[in-house]
Amino acid sequence: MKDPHCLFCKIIAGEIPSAQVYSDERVVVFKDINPKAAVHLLMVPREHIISLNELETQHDNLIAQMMRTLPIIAKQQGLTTGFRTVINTGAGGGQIIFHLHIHLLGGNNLDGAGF
Ligand code: DGP
Repeated sequence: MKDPHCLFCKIIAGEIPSAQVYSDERVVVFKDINPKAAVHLLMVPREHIISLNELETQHDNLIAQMMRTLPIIAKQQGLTTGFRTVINTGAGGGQIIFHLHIHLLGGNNLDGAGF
């Protein structure tokens, strides 16, 4: 479940501090340490899943829950006009932390497809 070498597993366990904004039995959401927008959050599953590439059918309910929770958190953060979600997958996709996470960005006038 937990990878002792994974930064996000350590954040989830509270071993490394983070500015947490949401938590439930399967998911934790905290502020990105290097924000690219006025609001920049990371949603991570408590289970150590490396990336989208490692998802299995057993994760279907988890992913559905994450998708449904994102707009709730966006509203809580005051992102009433919209928000952006980004998932980087693999080194070639810009993934730096190899624990699946969804970037939730907003609060600026985000345009086009840029990150
Ligand atoms: P990605 O490139 O998709 O793997 O994005 C990883 C993000 O994780 C990046 O935007 C910066 C963020 N990050 C890295 N280290 C830490 C940390 O120690 N704490 C927090 N809150 N965020 C981190």
